[in-house]
Amino acid sequence: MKIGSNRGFAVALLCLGLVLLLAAALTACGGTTTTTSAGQVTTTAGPGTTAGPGTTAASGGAQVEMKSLAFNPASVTIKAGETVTWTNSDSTAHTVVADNGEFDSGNLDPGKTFSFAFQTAGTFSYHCAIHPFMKGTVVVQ
Ligand SMILES: [Cu+2]
Repeated sequence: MKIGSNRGFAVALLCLGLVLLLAAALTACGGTTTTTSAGQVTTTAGPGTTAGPGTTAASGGAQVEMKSLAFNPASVTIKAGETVTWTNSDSTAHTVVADNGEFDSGNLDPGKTFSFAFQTAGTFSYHCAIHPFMKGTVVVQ
C-alpha cells in the first residue's frame, strides 16, 4: 500500500511535469508568433493615417492634408482664434492662398506644413496657386 501510494505520487508528478513542459512550449511558441506578426503590423501601419486624427483631436483647431492634388477635408470648421494647419502629404509642392489675400503659404514642398490662426468669424475660401482647381474652405464660428 505504501509502495503503491508512492508510485501513484511519482506518476502524478511525472504527468504534472509533462503538462507544465507542454504548456511552456506552447506559450513560448504562441508568444513568438504573436510578437512577430505584431511587429510587422506596427511597421506597416506606422506611416499611415493613424497619427492624423489623433493629432487633430489633441491640438484643437483643424488639420488639412494636401494629398492627391486635393485638400482633405475640403472644408473644416473651427472657432475664432483657433489654428488650421495644412500638411503637404503629396509628392509635389502646393501652396495655401486665401482667395481674399489674407494669407499665402508660399511653396510648400512635400512634408512641409503651414498654419494660420483665424481670429474673425466667417467663411474663408482658399486655393493652391500651383493647381487652381485645388480649393478649400475654412468656416470660423
Ligand atoms: Cu497644389
